[in-house]
This record gives sequence, structure tokens and C-alpha cells, in this order.
Amino acid sequence: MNLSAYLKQRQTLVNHALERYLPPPHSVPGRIHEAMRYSVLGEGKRIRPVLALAACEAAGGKPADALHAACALELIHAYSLVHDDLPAMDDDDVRRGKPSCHKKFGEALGILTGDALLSYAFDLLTRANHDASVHLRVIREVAEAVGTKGMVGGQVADISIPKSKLDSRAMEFINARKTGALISGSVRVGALLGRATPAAYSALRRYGDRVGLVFQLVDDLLDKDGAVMLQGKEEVWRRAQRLTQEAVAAVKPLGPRAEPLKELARFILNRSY
Ligand code: GRG
Repeated sequence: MNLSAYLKQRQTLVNHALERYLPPPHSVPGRIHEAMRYSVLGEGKRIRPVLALAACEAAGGKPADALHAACALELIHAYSLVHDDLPAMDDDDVRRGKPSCHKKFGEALGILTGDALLSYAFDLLTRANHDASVHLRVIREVAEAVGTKGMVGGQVADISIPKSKLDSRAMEFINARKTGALISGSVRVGALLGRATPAAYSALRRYGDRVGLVFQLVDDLLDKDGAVMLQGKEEVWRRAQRLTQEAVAAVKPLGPRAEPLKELARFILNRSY
């Protein structure tokens, strides 16, 4: 399959949906809607929503079944970036090639934009036409992936564990939660919305857990940071390769429908940005 054509098609689908779903820029209160749109639209690889759509298809669903949820996952990712850039966190002035949200709109609005994106994501999760029981499971998966058991918990560990105490186990704990949880959560949500059988769901969960970790390991390789400081780049690269092989093997039983997921795992391993 042609991954770059697939990626482009899915990114366009997600970008158009985000454009439609986000509150219009001039609707009251206009400034925050402008800041939300500024932080979400434009650049961004859209890895999380694309994984959710691909997992939904691998489970036997259609991309449309997971489109609201895919966009909600991207809004949550955008919230994490907006808050991570704040002076109290990473204090970054630039995000996706333009001034970070708080640099453009001020710090108070930066905090509120993150809050609004997170709340709006849960609103969006309820809007698709699914059974209430499916909605509930999806909402719970997302809440767990981004709360204290997942992304927020990973970020807290990242800022609280002193560098001198950081061993491989602690690093893996942080990576699996801070970045891995939203990525693996995206795959699980796609699986649920594609009405995966229990066996398919478990295969997709294995895939998502591994790809989520690989995403952060590759980030560390690109930034020469995190796990690379601790274990060296060769060891991190070997582990990322092994996890990718395991992810690809996990979804093999799903047949040709899982082909995009296999290619996406290889893309995440070999990405250079
Ligand atoms: C502030 C609650 C809270 C959590 C912050 C995920 C996270 C925790 C912070 C993001 C900061 C960061 C740069 C983490 C490294 C990995 C990562 C998430 C990179 C950015 O994701 P990409 O590469 O970005 O998917 P694009 O711009 O393509 O969407």
C-alpha cells in the first residue's frame, strides 16, 4: 500500500472535520474560540486521529464510525501541547512553527484554551450516532488515557522524579503514560468504534501499547534526550525496532484490513520529524 497517499487522505479527512467541529472563530466568546482554532488547525501530523481511524477499519468498521472520536483525540493532544508550552511547564515560545498559544493570546488564555479543548473533546465524543454503551466505554477509555493513570500521571512523574533517580524502569513508566497512553488509547477507541471482537480488541491493544512507546522512544532519539541519555541511542533504537516488530505481528491475524496499521507502525519508527 502507498502510505503517503493514505496518510494524506486521512489527514485531510481529519483536518476538514476539525474545521467543521470546532466552534466558529467569531461565535461568543470569540477570543477563546479563536485560540482553540489557532492551536488545533494548521500544522500537525494527526497521528492519533489517523491511528484511531485505522484501528476502526482494522476491526471491521468504517472511518466515519470513528471520525468524531478521532477529532476529539486530536483536541486533547492539542490541549497537552498548549499546556506543556506554558511558562510553568516547558516554557516554549514556538509550537508547530508559530508562536505558542500563550505567546499569541497571553498566559491566562493559554490555560483556558487547554481547558476548553479538553472539555470540548468530551462533548465531541458524545455526538456521534452510537449506542450509549459504546459511548460510555469510549469516554472511559479516553478519560483513563489522559488522566492521572495516563498522560497527566506521566507528566507528573516526569517533573517530579529527580534526574539522579531516573532508571530504565522509571523512564518506561513515564514514556508509557506521558505520550504512550494517548496513542494507545487512540487505537483502543478506534477498535471499540469499529466494534472489534474481543480477540481483535486484544490484538489492537497489544499493537497500541507498543506503538505508543515507540513514538516516545523515537522522540527521544530525535531530541537525543530521555531514554537516549540513559541507555544510549543503539539500545533505544534496538528496543524501538523490536517493539515495532511485535506491534506488526500483533495485528497480523486481522488480515489485509490491518495493513495501514502495520505501515503506520513503521512510519512512527522511521519518522524524522
Ligand atoms: C500538559 C497534561 C499535560 C501533558 C503534557 C504529551 C505531553 C504531556 C506533552 C507534550 C510535550 C511533548 C513535546 C512531548 C513529546 C512527545 C510529543 C507528544 C510530541 C508531539 O507530538 P507530535 O509529534 O506533534 O504528534 P504534532 O505537532 O505532529 O501533532
